[in-house]
Amino acid sequence: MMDAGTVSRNSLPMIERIHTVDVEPDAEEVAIAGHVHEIRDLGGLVFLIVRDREGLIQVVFKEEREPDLFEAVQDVGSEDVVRVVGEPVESGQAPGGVELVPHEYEVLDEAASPLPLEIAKDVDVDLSTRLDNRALDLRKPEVLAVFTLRSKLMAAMEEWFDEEGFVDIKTPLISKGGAEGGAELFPILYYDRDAFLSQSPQLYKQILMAAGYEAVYETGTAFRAENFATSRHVSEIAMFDVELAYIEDHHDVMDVQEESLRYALRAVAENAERELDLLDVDLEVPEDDFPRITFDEALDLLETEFGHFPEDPTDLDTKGEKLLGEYFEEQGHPAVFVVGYPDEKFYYMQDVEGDEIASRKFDLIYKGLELSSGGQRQHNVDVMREVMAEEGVEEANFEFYLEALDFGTPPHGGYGLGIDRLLQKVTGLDNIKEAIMFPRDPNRLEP
Ligand code: AMO
Repeated sequence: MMDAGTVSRNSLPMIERIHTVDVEPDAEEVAIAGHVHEIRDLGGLVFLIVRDREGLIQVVFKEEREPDLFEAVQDVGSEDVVRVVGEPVESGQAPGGVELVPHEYEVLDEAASPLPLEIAKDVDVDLSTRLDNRALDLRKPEVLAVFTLRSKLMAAMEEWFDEEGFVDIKTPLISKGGAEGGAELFPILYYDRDAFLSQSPQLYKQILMAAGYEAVYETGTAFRAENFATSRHVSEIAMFDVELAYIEDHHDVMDVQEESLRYALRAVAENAERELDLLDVDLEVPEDDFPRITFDEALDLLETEFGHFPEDPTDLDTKGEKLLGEYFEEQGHPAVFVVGYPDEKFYYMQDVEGDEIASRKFDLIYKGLELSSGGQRQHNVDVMREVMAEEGVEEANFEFYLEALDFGTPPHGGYGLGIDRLLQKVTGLDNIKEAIMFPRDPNRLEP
């Protein structure tokens, strides 16, 4: 009798198997399938370690016990895809404490050899080589763990917003102009016209606020043609965007971000134990309120604590963010909001009477890295047009947006959160590209 397993989709015909983690030592017979992770040949005895998405299992072929299968397994190669039916028996030495005595063995696909990249052995390979061979690199259990963790993290994030009544939206990736600045746009040919890849859903999120959608989120993609060579920038970004209306001020937006992030991190801490183990991460959920400091306080702190002055006095530089992150992390706060950046874009609420801050724009710094930007928007189109004129922004490029907001727009705000950076920080990876399956940077278009 076969045991029922985790892979049993009712309506789809599938090859019969269960996941390696579901193999119980007292089952009579089970079927497993996966890649050949390791082969150990000890003469009359061959150990195959088979890897599926959830783990590893050892299959022991004995010449004396199953001569035909033993003969067949002589040709096996690393990364072949195999299926084994067998009897589980307890074993102290085997991964997971159980191994299989094979009754049936079949090769579903043979892998070419030699492999350009080792999967099972922990050899030190530089990131560039790993990314050149990403198709194989993605097979490593600790790499797969990054992406199953991401899936759990974002499912929890979306769950929070669904439960709070946010509408899941989809905005266009092809646009006539940009939201974040001309120099960072990727031009494309759109039929016979010039167009661009979207930098941010920002303008569309705001149009939806004007349209009365009240609260929206989007798990999407943004493109930035920045010419960077850093460990925290890529050209194609996974972005989580949020916008909500009828806010009192930017603190309501920060509340949403803080609660949703805490919820998602909690879910990971609870439901991604195996991934966190594989990645050797001890994830601390920030249960206390995230500190909210003003931009001026951030500058003061950098000066007095570290003697550091950002080159551009209207923004925090990378080093400043890192120092600030370390300072607050030491006090038990991995996440801190910096609020009230000066000289902000026309779409942020600025110079509000009674405010001590220059604008209602904030950034979230998480473990020393800017994770998101957002704030309360300017919903008065006349004021926006004035600021655009002062800043020298071409109004014509934004006419569709200004017009949309001119027909009655509730007070609103939102933010964009870089999902890849969040994953990088949660998993403790050195480079953002490790947190992206197929990353894009100025030099990488393949695979
Ligand atoms: P911003 O341009 O700050 O704001 O982007 C939001 C967040 O996206 C991530 N990010 C990046 N991640 C990797 N590589 C890049 N090149 C890159 N650029 C940005 C960061 C950043 O904090 N329209 C506003 C959002 C809003 O106000 O709604 C915006 O896009 O984590």
